[in-house]
Amino acid sequence: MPAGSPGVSYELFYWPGIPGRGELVRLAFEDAGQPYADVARMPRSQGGGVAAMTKLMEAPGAELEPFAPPFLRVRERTRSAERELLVAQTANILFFLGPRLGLCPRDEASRLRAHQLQLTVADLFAEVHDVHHPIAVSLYYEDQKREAKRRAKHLVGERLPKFLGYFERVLEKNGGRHAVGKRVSYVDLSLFQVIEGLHYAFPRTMARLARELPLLLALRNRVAERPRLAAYLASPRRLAFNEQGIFRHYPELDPARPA
Ligand SMILES: N[C@@H](CCC(=O)N[C@@H](CS)C(=O)NCC(=O)O)C(=O)O
Repeated sequence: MPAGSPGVSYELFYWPGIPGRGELVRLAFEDAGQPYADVARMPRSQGGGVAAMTKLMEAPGAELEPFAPPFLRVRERTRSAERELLVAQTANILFFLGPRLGLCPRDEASRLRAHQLQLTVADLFAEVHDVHHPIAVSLYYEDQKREAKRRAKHLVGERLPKFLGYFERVLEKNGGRHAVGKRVSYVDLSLFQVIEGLHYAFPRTMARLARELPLLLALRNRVAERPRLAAYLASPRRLAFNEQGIFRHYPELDPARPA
């Protein structure tokens, strides 16, 4: 990877073992060729591990503590000063990183547009998560399966078509290739992850919706072919979707036909 910006270090804190929301930040770093430390996945002997993450959430020093991962620690040195920033909330992290990584146009209207879309991606993530945890995050899926099945009918029959139809129109109105501006942005990278996650979790639903989503599916393919991302996706840094994460494949929640 290229050397990145001199005098700046980025540390990502996120649960090891799942792509989750942390992946939206990883995709931005990886596409930009910006080095970063993925702290909770590093060995304890190098200051890593989950304990290093939870410690920061409990005692963040002078900074505002994050409510939940992912969060980012940024250390910057200029000739005259040093500063440390702790930035939480996925959309907020990307709002901060976008212009720094060349993954968002710098004008105000584009920044707002990107942020608005990223917050809508966050809404989609929350609904996809809640389908396997409709009653409580603290309960196992196995303890809320009946409610999950009921909720899934609405997710796959109403909400996913509504979210994805919205993003399809966003692309169409912006010329077809990008969600914001004329070049790839962090929103495009996040939409790639949305499509990947939904294909994993709801293959039957996605097969049904495919005809209505030509621009989103083409965007997914273009993002996957971006050279740095293609290398990342083939590397061990890329975590596979699994049943501990947000996009989980439970066939009973992905009906052959919507009710
Ligand atoms: N809105 C936040 C949600 C953060 C979040 O829910 N993080 C999850 C992991 S993906 C978590 O660890 N939650 C713990 C909790 O909510 O208590 C974001 O987009 O970053």
